[in-house]
Amino acid sequence: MYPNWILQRAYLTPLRKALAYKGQSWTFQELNNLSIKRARQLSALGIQQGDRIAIMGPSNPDLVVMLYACMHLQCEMVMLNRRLSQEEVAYQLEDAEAVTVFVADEDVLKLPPKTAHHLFSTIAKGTEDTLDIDKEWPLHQTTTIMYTSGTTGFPKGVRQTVGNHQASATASVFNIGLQPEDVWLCAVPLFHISGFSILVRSLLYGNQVYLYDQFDVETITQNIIDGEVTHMSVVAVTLERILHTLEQLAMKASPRFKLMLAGGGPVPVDYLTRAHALNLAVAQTYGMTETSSQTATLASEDAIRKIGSAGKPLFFNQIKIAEPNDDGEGEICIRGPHVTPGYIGRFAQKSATIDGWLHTGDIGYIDEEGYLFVIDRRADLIISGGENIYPAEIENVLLTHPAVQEAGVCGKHDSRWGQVPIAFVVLKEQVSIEQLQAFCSQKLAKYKVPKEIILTDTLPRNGANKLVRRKLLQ
Ligand code: S0N
Ligand code: AMP
Ligand code: MG
Ligand code: MG
Ligand code: MG
Repeated sequence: MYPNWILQRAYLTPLRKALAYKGQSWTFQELNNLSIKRARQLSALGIQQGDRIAIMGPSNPDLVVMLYACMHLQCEMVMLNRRLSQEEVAYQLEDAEAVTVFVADEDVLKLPPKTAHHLFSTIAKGTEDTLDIDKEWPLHQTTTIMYTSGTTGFPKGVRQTVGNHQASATASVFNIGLQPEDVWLCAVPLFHISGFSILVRSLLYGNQVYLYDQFDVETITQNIIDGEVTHMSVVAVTLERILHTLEQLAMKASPRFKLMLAGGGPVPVDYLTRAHALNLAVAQTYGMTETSSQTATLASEDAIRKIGSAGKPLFFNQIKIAEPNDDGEGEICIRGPHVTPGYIGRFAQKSATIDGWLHTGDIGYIDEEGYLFVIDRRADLIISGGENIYPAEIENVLLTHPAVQEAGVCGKHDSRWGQVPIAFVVLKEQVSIEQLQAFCSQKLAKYKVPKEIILTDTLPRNGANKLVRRKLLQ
């Protein structure tokens, strides 16, 4: 058993700043008191210890308090992505069998009609009961469940346990180091592990988080110039926006700013050289939902010498390349205490690991000095602004349209988002492109709606009649 992180942190450093948001700040003691109160209000509503609930809301202190309240209650939190369509949310709620949804007032219309829910505002006005908060948590307890797209087009709910999060935060600090005045800027969504892991690190390390509910590039860049923050997590698209803003202002990062973790997909080498010129230390990292964030991270001092590499595994982690070809390239496999114990719902029976190793589907190699290079991502995965899209999700939707005979989707380079999905469609009846796009918009998150739909007579297929997506654009 391990101490409840929130109680332990409030006990150890009660008066240290924990959270800043829009000019206001909260200490660890204040966050603990607010979240205990919220937990007692949830308990009075009938929420029981260990219940699986879903949560949706923008990244602000109300959400943080709700997350910490649910952690006090040892609930399994299904983290809903606010960009999803109602149908996609409905799938996750059904698959997770969540008992209810805690939803920020402004997000209630994003829930499918008739979803059982409690508004944040109603919960905050409710009465408290006299619940005792558990002082200890077991390592195997599921803290969060995050859905990640799958090759079949059916997203999988990934469990992340107390042990996974603790191992991840511990390994991260062994690599990055820590000082009490460190401040981590969080402008990645809390519903992704990129964001949630920042809260976990804050609780374990006792450092402050500067929280943003949107990617406000001007203010964020100013924080970096002023040295108000020391660390930040970015994806390629947001890194580029910061570089562009610094370049426009002809300013550099403050010497107090220490490190930017850049992950969630490949980072163009050009961004890394531009960052170097702006005194902005960037550490490329390779991580995923199944590994509660980073598995390997490139030390910033190696950023230029090993440009393009995702670094070496963090202390507790191991990486191997399965079935390498003559150039040493093969599937990246991961082992460590940060690897998920498995999935929930329809994938509950699917083992996450084989002989203890997570087979990522990503292709890479390890060079002679032990540095990992990720060269290709798993099965046709498209990454748009850090959001993953599997072609099958979009193809499945297009195929349900009565006018569509066949559909194939692939990613296309895009200067704004890195990649965007485009679709090739064979029709059996007359329909306009606009109608097809409108159809997709009803069923898919906006970032998944194909930016182009191209009508064609045939799709490229192999001898076994299987769609060959990489030939779609040729
Ligand atoms: C890039 C972001 C910030 C864009 O959001 P922005 O600019 O605020 O857009 P909005 O104002 O909300 O919308 C404007 C229009 O843009 C469309 N849109 C929004 N996002 C996207 C997108 N991603 N792709 C395509 N279109 C998008 C909207 O629909 C809207 O359209 P219109 O105007 O037509 O209505 C935002 O997308 C964002 O925050 N992205 C990052 C998400 C993320 O964090 N991904 C990482 C997931 N992976 C992991 O968590 C594992 C890796 C990991 O842990 C990690 C990752 C990074 C760094 C560190 C780590 C770590 O290991 O710790
Ligand atoms: P997610 O399922 O959202 O956690 O996304 C994880 C996936 O993003 C990985 O399986 C990779 O395909 C991709 N990815 C993450 N980091 C990197 C990186 N540094 N380079 C290339 N691809 C990456
Ligand atoms: Mg994924
Ligand atoms: Mg915006
Ligand atoms: Mg993703």
